[in-house]
Amino acid sequence: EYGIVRPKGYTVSYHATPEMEKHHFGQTHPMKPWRLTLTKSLVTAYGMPFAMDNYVTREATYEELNAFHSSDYLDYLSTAAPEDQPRDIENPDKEVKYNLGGSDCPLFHGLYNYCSMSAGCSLDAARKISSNQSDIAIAWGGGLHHAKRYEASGFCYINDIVLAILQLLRTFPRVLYIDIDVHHGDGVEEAFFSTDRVMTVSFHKYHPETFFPGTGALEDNGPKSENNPGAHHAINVPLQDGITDEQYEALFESIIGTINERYRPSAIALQCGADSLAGDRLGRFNLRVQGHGACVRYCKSLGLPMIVFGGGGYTPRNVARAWAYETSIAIGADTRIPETIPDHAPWREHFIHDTLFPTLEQSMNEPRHNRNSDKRLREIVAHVHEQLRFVSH
Ligand code: TV1
Ligand code: CA
Ligand code: ZN
Repeated sequence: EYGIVRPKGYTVSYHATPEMEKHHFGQTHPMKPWRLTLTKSLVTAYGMPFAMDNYVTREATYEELNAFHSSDYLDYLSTAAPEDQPRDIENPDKEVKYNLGGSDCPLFHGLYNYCSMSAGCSLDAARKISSNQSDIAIAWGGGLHHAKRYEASGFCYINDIVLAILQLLRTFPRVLYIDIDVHHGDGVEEAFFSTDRVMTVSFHKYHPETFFPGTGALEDNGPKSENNPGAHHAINVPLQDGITDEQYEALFESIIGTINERYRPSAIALQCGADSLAGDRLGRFNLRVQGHGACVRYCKSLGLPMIVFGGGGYTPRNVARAWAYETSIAIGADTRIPETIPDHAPWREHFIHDTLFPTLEQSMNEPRHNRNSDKRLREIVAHVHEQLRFVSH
C-alpha cells in the first residue's frame, strides 16, 4: 500500500506477543506495557509486517533466566504474590526483599509471566542473529537495562539485554552495546564490567543527586586496573537537560564511529529507550523522533548484525511513533512511509497530532532549556576518544 516491500537479500525479524501488553504495573505507574500494542498497531497500519519475518514470542524458561539471574532471586520472583507484601503506605519506598514490591518495581499479578515474555522476546531475537537468519532483529518488549543478577531496579526485573548478549557471545567474539535511553544502562554495564568481549556505551542524563540511577559519570570507564580486560570498555556519555537532535546526532556519530574503528565489534545490541524524546513524562531531552531514529539509521549503516531493544518511554503516543519509525528504518522504508498517520490506524486519536514527527512545540508546552554547551560536548568527545586509544582489536 505504501510501497513497503521486503528488502532484497536482507532479513528483518519482529519479535512480540500481545500477551505481554496486557499486564499492568498499577494505575499511576509510568511504565505502560500497552505502549507495545500501540507500537504494533502503527507498524501494522503502515503495512510494515509485509517486509519482515514476524514471530510471536514465548516465555523464557527458568534455566534461560538463570544464565544471568541467581536462583534465590528467581525463586522469589516466580512465587511472590502482590498480597504477600502489604505495602507500607507511610513509606512506599522502604527496603523490600530483592527491591521488589516498592513503588518502582511493584509486585503485580502475572509479573513472572510478563518478565519471562520480555526475556523470551529478546532471546528469540538474539538466536535469529546468532544463527544468521536475521540481519536486524527487533525486540521492543525488551530493553530492561537496570535489572541486576539478584535484584530488581527501576521498573526492570529481568535483564533481557544481558541474556541476549550472552547468547550473542556464543557466536560473536565482540558485541557493542549502545544505550540511548535517557537513563544510565547500569545493569548491562555492571554485568560485563570485567570483560573486553562486550563494550558498553550509554548516553544519559546525568545528575547524581536528582536523576535515577545516579551512576554513569564520564570518568567511569570500567575497572581501574589495567590488568583487568574490562578496563576502558565502559563508555559513559553524561548529558544535561534539553539536548537537541543536532547535538545528539553529531555526538552519537562521532563516538560510535570511533568505537567501530577501534573496537571492531562483530554485532551490535542497541537499546532504544524512547524516554529520551521531547515531551516524555520522565525524560528531560529535546530529541525529536527523527533525531532518535538517526541513531538507529547510523548503526544500521555500519552493516553489522544487530538487535534493537525497547526500554523506557513514558508518553505512549511518542513511544509508538519512534519505534514504528525505527522499524521502518530497519526495513529501509523510512523514505517511503507518509508522515501523516494512516486514517485507518487504530487508536489514531491517541496521537493527538496526526503526524509521525511532532514538532517540539507539539510535544510539550514549553521546550526545555538546553543546558548542554557545545564546549562541554567537545570535552566529552575528547575524553571518549582518549579512552579508545587504549582499545584495539
Ligand atoms: C509508581 C507511581 C511509581 C508513580 C515511579 C520516576 C512511580 C516514578 C511513579 C519514577 C514516578 C523513577 C527513582 C526514587 C529511586 C527512585 C525501563 C529512591 C513520576 C528503563 C526507572 C526510573 C527508569 C526509576 C527505567 C526512578 C528505564 N523515576 N512516578 N521512578 N528512589 N526511581 O528515582 O530506564 O526507563 O515518577
Ligand atoms: Ca542510556
Ligand atoms: Zn529510561
